[in-house]
Amino acid sequence: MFAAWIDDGGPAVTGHREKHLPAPAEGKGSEKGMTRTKRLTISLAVVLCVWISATGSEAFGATVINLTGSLDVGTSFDFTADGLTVTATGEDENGNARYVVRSLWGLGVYRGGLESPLIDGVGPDETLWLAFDQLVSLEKACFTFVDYRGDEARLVDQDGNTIIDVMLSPGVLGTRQIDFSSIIADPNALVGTVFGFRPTDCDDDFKLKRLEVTIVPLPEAALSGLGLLAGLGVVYRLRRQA
Ligand SMILES: [Ca+2]
Ligand SMILES: [Ca+2]
Repeated sequence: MFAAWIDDGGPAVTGHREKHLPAPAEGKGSEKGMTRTKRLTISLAVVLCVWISATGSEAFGATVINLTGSLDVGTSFDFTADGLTVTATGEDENGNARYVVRSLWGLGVYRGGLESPLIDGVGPDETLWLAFDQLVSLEKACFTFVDYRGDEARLVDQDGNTIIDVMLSPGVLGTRQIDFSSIIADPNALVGTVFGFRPTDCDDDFKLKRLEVTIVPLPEAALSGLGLLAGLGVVYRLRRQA
């Protein structure tokens, strides 16, 4: 597509010359050969530039991870979407491991017995930890069991430091989606491999049903693309000097 576009625009003068003059022999010193090399190089460069930009965080759309399933209790649950896997575990504020409860409404944290299966702050605050196998930028999160009076949720980084507290107002059936990427000014604050969701006090309790994240490409991938592009430039210069 891009090659065709370049050939179309590539210039009428060349096309005119090719049409009316005998085709020169291919090889060293061949103007037509040079033109073809140049076109090929430019075409490949354009394709590579498109590929590099496509590996940027904006071009690939968000990955939606549904944190739902049949009712089950375990020490951890894995969820995979678009080749990205996230592992969910539970912990209380004293560092004790807790169960994770999975249901059609999402994930909660659970001590056992009559303790609430929601992520709640009755007793020690509970945290639902989500560990990704790739670097991601957290975009949105969907909460359930949001009270009619509202709940407050705290998003923390891997060290437990608060990224932001958000007030959740109940939507349909107590569901509320938060677009973190639109309310946090510094996009780097939402980049990481581990995030935690916890209450801010004993009045808060909710589940986490869905996440939207963007996979952040590793710098090496983009650099290898730039290396290829530089290599093509060298090839073109060598061909031109030959
Ligand atoms: Ca609980
Ligand atoms: Ca609640």
